[in-house]
Amino acid sequence: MSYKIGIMGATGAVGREIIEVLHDRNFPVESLRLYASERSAGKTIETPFGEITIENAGSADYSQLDIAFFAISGGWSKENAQKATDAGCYVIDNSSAFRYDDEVPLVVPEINANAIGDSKLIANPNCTTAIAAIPLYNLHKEYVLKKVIISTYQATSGAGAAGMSELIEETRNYLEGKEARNKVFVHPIVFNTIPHIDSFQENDYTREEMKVVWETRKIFSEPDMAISCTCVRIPTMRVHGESIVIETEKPISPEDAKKLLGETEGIELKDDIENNVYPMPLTATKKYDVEVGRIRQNLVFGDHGLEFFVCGDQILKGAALNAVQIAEKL
Ligand code: 11C
Repeated sequence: MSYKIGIMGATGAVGREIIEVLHDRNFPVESLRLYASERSAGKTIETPFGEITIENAGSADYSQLDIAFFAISGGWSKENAQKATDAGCYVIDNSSAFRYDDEVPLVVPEINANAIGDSKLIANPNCTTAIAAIPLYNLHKEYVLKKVIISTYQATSGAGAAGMSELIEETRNYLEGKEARNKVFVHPIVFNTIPHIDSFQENDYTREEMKVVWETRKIFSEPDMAISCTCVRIPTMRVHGESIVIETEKPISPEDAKKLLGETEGIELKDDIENNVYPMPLTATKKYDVEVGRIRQNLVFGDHGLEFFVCGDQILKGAALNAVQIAEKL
């Protein structure tokens, strides 16, 4: 059996990557239609499935599609998801529009594919959540997480193609001695780090930080999990790095954790400090697996605590790959 696939937002960073991942994973595609804003409609793009003409997302006929990947914006998803599911089309939504809706499953397939049930609308988590989720969930099953504290090092790709372009253009500007002309990021990103991603909330955390809290709790079915996060944008192209500290109910040793994580699907253990091997954006770029390393006993929580670093390609496991993995489960 093969499927009629639509990608809404096909010219964006995530949309383009979904096309590549569908092809790379031999997803059974009967037909592929690409949609974007009215402005892009009529243009053609080269894809591994051949040259395809972009159609206007606003006038898509969902009765002609089996599965639609939504990668435009939360507002657009809110306006269009029901139209699609009413027409019998599955929607895999990359935005945050439905993630916190009790009726909508929020899925990392390696963890909670069974949450999909018979829902026609499935939410894809925020990239920062998805990248930390696989190591955290496997440690949780074995050692029971009591507390989780995350600090992130997030690439400009998190802000889409425009974020990556701003990094390149602003680097050029900077080296030519010109003034910063940042538009995507609230401060110049070049030679800087910005501890501010998405809007500030009433509790002084940012929405990006709270997404990690809300989404991890929902995916793990642990509504009271003690977890907090600080999210920081850094001047890299792709791959979010995350420094993670956990306290566990059961005693945990770095050796046992390395063995467990090394055997976990979706993880590449990169932990050989004698040879300077650890997760990095440079090595994790364009990889499906999340790199995990620098695993060590945490000095504060002792034998009930661990500290480690992960790097995951924000556009892949953090977005396009996870979305295609959800489609595979359907
Ligand atoms: C960032 N994590 O790095 C964000 C991008 O909720 O899907 C993804 C936002 C989301 O800016």
